[in-house]
Amino acid sequence: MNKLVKSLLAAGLMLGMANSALAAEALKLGYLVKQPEEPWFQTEWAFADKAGKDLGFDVIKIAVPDGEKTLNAIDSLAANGAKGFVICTPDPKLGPAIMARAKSLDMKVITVDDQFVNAKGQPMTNVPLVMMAATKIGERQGQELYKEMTNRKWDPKVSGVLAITANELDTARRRVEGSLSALKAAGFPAGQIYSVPTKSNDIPGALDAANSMLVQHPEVKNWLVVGMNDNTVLGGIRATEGQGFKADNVIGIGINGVDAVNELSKSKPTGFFGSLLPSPDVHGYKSIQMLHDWVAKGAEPAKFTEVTDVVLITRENFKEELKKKGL
Ligand code: FCA
Repeated sequence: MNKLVKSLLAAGLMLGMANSALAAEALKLGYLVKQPEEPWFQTEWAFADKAGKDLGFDVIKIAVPDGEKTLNAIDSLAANGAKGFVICTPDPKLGPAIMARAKSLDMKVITVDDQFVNAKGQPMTNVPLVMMAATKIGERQGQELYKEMTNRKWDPKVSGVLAITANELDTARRRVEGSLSALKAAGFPAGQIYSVPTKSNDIPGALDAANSMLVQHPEVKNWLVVGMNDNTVLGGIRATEGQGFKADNVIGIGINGVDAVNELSKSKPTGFFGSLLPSPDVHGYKSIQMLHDWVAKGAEPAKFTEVTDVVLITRENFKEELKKKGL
C-alpha cells in the first residue's frame, strides 16, 4: 500500500469514528401516529422535525396502524437507542400494553390527540397528554352549522342532522356531543338529529354509515353533516352526493382543516362548507419538545396540555389562514 492510500484510509477511518461519535451523541426520540395518510398527522410530524432541528435531536417517525405494529415500533425505537416517544395510538385500549412495553425498555411516553384508557375503560390520566379542546371545538362546529343554515334560510321542518359517530374514541364522542348540544341550544329540533356509528375513521367508513342513515329519511330535504374530523364529514358529504343532494342542500363542517385542503380547492363548491382548523403545528412541536425536556433535562411534563385556538376555514379564506400558521 502506498503512503497516499494509507493516509487516505486513516483519514477516512477517523472521519467515520467522528461521525459515529456524533451520531451517538444526538438524542433520538420517536413520533408514532395511527394514520399517517391524514395531513393532520403529516403536519404533526413536520413540526416535530422542526422541534428536533431547533433543539438538536433526531425524530424517528413510524406509522402504527395497529397494535402489533405499535409494539414492534417501540422495540425498534429502543434498538435504535431512542429514549422515548410521542404517540397517537391506533386504539386507546392499547394504553396499558404500550406503557408496559415502554417501561420495560426505560422509555418515556407522551400521548398526543387520543388518550389511553385502562382495562376498565377509564382514561389513563397519569400519562401526559397533548390534545385539542374536544367539546369546545364540537360546540363551535354546531354553532357554525346553525349559522350557515340560517344564512341559507333553510326551513328547519324539512332539515335534518346527520351525525356520524365514533364513540369508542373519547375525543370523537366529545366533539360530536358538543356539536349536537350546540345545535339543540341554537334551536335545531332534537327529533330531527340522526346519529349513526362509523365502522372506521376514514372516508369509506363514514360514507357507508351515512348512506345507511340517509335512505331511512327520504323526508329530509336539507342535511347538516356532523362528524369528528374532516374525513368523517367528507364521507357524509360523498354519501349525500351519491343520493342526489345538491351542494346547496347540504352543509358539512369538518375538524382538522389541513385534511380539507383538496376539498376546499375544488373548482365548484360542494356540500363541505368548511373546516375548523386547530393547531397540528403546536401539537407536533410542543409534544416532542416536552418529551425532549423530560428526557434531556428531567423536566416533568404537565399531565394535560389543551390546545385551544381554532379558526373556521372556508373556500374564501383557507389559503390565507393556513399561510398565517405556516402550513
Ligand atoms: C383524532 C382524529 C384525528 C385528529 C386528532 C386530533 O386522532 O382521528 O383525525 O382529529 O384526533
